[in-house]
Amino acid sequence: MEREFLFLKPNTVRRGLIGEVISRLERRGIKIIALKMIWVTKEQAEELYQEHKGKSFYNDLIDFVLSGPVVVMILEGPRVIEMVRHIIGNTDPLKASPGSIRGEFGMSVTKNIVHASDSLESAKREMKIFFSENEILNYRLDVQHDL
Ligand code: RTP
Ligand code: MG
Repeated sequence: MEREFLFLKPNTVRRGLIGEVISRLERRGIKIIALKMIWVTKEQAEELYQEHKGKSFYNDLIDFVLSGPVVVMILEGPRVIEMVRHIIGNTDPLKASPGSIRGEFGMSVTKNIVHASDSLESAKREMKIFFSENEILNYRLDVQHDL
């Protein structure tokens, strides 16, 4: 079973799209095992995007994620990372398939609705920035996966 870290960026919250995004994950049978709305700190933002430090878009990206509350969550399921990356679509909404989350709601590469970890390793690292172990819940979801 894999775990994936995902957050809804500030303008997703401002646009009233929290339910829209979560609903798409739920309909795909993806289990949410931790969820909260927070105002990200500068330290958390810099830690999250450490791999992009020094790139041309880095400062704008940090400013953007600090511009309003976000919704952070941990998802669990078989091959959940692959599934989530597919459902959200390409980083650039212009290149994302129309049926994907970014392809339907994304406004620009920065305002691309969500962030989702791209590997098991980064998911593990990124969820620790925002959640403690006791915030991760254990329960049964009534969904059958045959992956
Ligand atoms: P994410 O990490 O947010 O799920 O997105 P990703 O893997 O598809 O994209 P990544 O390359 O990791 O980039 C992280 C975030 O940086 C912003 N970005 N801006 N202006 C640009 O050229 C540019 N490139 C990346 C995006 O907001 C992306 O989500
Ligand atoms: Mg990434």
